[in-house]
Amino acid sequence: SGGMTTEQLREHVATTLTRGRERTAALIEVEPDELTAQHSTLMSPLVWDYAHIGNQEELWLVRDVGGRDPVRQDIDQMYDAFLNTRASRVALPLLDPTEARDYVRTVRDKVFEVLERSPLAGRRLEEGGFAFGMVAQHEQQHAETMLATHQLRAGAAVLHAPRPPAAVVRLAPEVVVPAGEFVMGTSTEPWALDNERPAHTRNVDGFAIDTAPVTNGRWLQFLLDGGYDRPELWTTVGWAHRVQAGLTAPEFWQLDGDAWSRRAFGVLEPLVDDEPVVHVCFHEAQAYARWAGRRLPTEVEWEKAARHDPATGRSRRWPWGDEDPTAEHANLGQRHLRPAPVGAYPAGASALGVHQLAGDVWEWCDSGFTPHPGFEVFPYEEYSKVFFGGDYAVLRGGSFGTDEVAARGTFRNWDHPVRRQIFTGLRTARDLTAAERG
Ligand code: AVJ
Ligand code: FE
Repeated sequence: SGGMTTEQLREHVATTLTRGRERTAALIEVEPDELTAQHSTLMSPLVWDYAHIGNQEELWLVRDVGGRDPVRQDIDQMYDAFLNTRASRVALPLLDPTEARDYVRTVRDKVFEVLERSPLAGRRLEEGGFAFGMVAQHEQQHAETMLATHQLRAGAAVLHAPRPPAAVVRLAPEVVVPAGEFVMGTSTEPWALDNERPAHTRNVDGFAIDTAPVTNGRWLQFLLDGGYDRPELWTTVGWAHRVQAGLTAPEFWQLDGDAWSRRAFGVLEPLVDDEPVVHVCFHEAQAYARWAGRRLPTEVEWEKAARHDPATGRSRRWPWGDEDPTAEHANLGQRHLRPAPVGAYPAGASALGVHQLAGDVWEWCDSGFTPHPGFEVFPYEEYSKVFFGGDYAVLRGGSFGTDEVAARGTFRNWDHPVRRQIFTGLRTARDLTAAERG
């Protein structure tokens, strides 16, 4: 959103907020009892997410930026994610679906009034429309969480979307990234969250990284080669989890006779070999990488592969350049409800020639969630700071379920290493040999 007039920025904010609301509104187009149900103890009832989106929007934009009276101060605690675990939310006296829709609409109407009056500058919270961008990202992050709830719910399909584009290029297996410095993070991206800041220089040893995410076909080879039964492929913690959780395949895979299928949004379908594998946890991803004689990339390596332009020494906003994504660049935004086959997005390749870094599947990195050097909390500790150093691994790139507002080249996600209900996959990496290092 750099280089815009205030009016253009206001328009961009409005469009972005509306796109998020269209998405979340579509995700609650189910029967009322499905909205209030607990589809999994890992997830909130859909109606909690929806009202929580409205409540966060009220706190930041109506009350803080707008300086207005509360719409519903009495419900703040119920929709506070830190006061209520996901598993416990179903037992709260939640707004019912009609009340939640009314509440969320009332808040949004006030937000548009606040937007008309905000200078989108001055206070740091309003500079460049930051608070609005933060709230838009928040809604879209919950839209992805709600999509994961849809993937977990039983019963017939309710969501439909066209298939993603087919593969149009054949890719070499890996790309070599030479040693050297690159700029990680950002100090200029107006809507970047605190954990993406500041821009800082990192020196990275040479490495090789998969040109594309690991596919179902490759994962099946790992599985058929006994990958789930060979403790030597797993870390100690990973194997303990594999045994305790009884992992035998990615979540939602099913064996029918001798053919593997995958359940996706209520439809059982044959596995597609050249689509990125999705719904694997960090421990599984590590075991796969070891089986392949490789390892997961670190977060620094991932971001260098995605953003570094060796011709200019600059880091790009997105893998393909500084322009915002179009449908040609990446499988983002719930346009398609599945990852695209590898080789489907040649226009989205990074300067170094790495494909499908944005969209398709979140990619596990072999890095914990830690602050960049020079990190400063902004605007609240509960977004990032309280998670630093916890039992989390970093996820990069965004999935088919992620909106572009929450997927730029510096965007960082994180989750527990055992989680796989989210849209997670991987690509692998390796150190360079002595000969390759030269
Ligand atoms: C950054 C995706 C881990 O969903 O827990 C939503 C985003 N923060 N509401 C999450 C978030 C507050 C967060 N993740
Ligand atoms: Fe939230």
